[in-house]
Amino acid sequence: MSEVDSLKIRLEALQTEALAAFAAAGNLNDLQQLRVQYLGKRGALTEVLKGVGKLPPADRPVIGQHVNRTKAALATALEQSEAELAVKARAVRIEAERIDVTLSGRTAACGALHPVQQGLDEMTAIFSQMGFAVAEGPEIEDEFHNFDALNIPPEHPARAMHDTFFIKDSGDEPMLLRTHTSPVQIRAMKRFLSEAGEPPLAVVAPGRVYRCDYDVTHSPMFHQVEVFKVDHDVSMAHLKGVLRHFFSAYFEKNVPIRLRPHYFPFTEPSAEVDIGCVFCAGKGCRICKGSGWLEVLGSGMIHPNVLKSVGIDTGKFSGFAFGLGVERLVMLKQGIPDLRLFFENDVRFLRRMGVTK
Ligand code: 2NM
Repeated sequence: MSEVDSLKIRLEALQTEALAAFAAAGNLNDLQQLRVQYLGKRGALTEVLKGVGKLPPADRPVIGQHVNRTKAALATALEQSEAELAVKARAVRIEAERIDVTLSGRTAACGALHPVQQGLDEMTAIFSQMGFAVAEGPEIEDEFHNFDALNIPPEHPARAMHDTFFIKDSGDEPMLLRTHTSPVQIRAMKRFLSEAGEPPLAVVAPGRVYRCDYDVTHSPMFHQVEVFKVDHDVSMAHLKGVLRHFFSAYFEKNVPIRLRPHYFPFTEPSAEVDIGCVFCAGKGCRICKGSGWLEVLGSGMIHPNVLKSVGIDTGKFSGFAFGLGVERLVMLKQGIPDLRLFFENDVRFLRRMGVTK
């Protein structure tokens, strides 16, 4: 076989091999490597060209044409494979980046107020709408505002009754965690009197209170709303009217109330207040122990000693006051069976109450 024929055969074999390799390339990287392998400076085609130099000059143009045709064929095939792979790569990327816009979105977990705080806010709002000014005060109190000003003298059994958390005194005056929000009322009476000079005064004091008491129905920290009004000729009738409006507004229905005689050191006369059972409408059930009534708060006419302690003329003015436990009323309205649910942070309870997702 002539040198020319053998080179022609090598070129044909090279082209066949290269075209098959290009067609089989899986990605643009592999194809780039094949371009170097066949068309590169030290590639297979260059290798064949070396043989051309050894041919007699007359044979060179013929082979030269063959080499150029092979080169062109490879270049065209490379270009085509490149284009095909680019289209494939794009399709793969688009598929990988595919998003389902019909999926429901991821919403941010949204918190809410604790049911006790919601109740406290609702109750405060009802009194605020009736014209009572909202007052807050310190949770760490002195004995004067928590006890003495409220007609609870040092040796009075009511002081022991209140199960007080005392704070180790720094030498001078003993301090304590307030056992009720009444000290806020005392501070509010003094403040509003110094501003206005004399009654009418009408205040609602919502807040956190503390008693050293812990069992199924008592938590060492709980919440109270206390209300008082002082003016000329304030009577128990005003007390009853405010209470009736409050309970009907809070429970969003007509709720009957009744007052029973009781004793508190800071009111005289004093009364405990019952509402008609909100579960059985007074017929008698397990919750009201068959009585048809639920005890919900303490109240009375502010004791003259309390009014005197803030400098109100008891010959001219009188007042009513009452205090309620927030947790108990929220339990009755929301049908919560156990006080401890408020403080355990069990997510099943909190979710049901809409506190967390
Ligand atoms: C109660 C019961 C009866 C009360 C009294 C006062 C004040 F400061 F005005 F004298 N505030 N709240 C009061 C009266 C609280 O809680 C069971």
